[in-house]
Amino acid sequence: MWNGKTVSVILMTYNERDSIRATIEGFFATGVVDEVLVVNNNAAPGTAEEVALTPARQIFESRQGYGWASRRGLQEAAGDLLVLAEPDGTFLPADIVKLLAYSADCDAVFGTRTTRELIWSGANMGAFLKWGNWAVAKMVEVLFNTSHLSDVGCTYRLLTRPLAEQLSPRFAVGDSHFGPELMLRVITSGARFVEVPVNYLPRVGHSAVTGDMRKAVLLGLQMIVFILRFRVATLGHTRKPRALSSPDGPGTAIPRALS
Ligand SMILES: Nc1nc2c(ncn2[C@@H]2O[C@H](COP(=O)(O)OP(=O)(O)OP(=O)(O)O)[C@@H](O)[C@H]2O)c(=O)[nH]1
Ligand SMILES: [Mg+2]
Repeated sequence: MWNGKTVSVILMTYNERDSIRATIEGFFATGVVDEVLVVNNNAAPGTAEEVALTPARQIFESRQGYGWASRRGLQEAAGDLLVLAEPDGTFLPADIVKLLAYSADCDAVFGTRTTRELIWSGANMGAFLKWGNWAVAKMVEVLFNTSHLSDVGCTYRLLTRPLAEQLSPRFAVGDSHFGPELMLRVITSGARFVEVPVNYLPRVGHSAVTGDMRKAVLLGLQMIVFILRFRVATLGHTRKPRALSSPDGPGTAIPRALS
């Protein structure tokens, strides 16, 4: 629980048999997580058995892809606050409190993995991936005239349940560029969001996406095309987040979003 709200962690899994159990246990050990929902996306043999050794709830999504798995998780998780993460050892469960800390102010909290001080030795965040993610994020920031962004590919993100329910029917991407789709749908919906730095650790096991330079470049280009098309399609339909206000005048109360 966090501020009287139940917390679900959604872990999509494809190739994380050797790290998923420790990740699940790590999230429960934080003491704030009520549910860990594993979305098994035709995962490597042995993964389901590892999950079965933990208190996590496991569901199976047969449509292959990061987007399909993430979308299914957002639909099925039971909590008031929904946190997406990866079970490959790259994220610290303890960092969940950094996302939760903003959940009273915002409807969405995006993690960013491009803060130099928090990139661990051996993490897959060399200059190309770091500045690539940063550059595409800056493109989003400018094109959508929005708040500070420095990473379009970080899975570690929080959405409130009402926002997840509002956005779910609109999601259209099934594969790896679901990350930017989620980000852009949050921005254009008028939801309040903020980005916070999270630790980024070396992956346990083999990365199917960004570990391969050719795939990473192709994914980056696919993301850029997607963002440009999304910008054109939503011109004139972008809402601005509501401003914070105090019901009793400045300095008299904890600010809250206008309803
Ligand atoms: N590659 C891949 N990942 C999937 C799929 N379905 C779900 N996922 C999950 O998507 C997440 C990202 O996949 P990774 O292989 O970790 O990709 P990565 O190279 O680490 O890329 P980033 O984590 O986005 O930097 C993992 O949690 C996977 O389990 C799928 O069909 N293919
Ligand atoms: Mg990963």
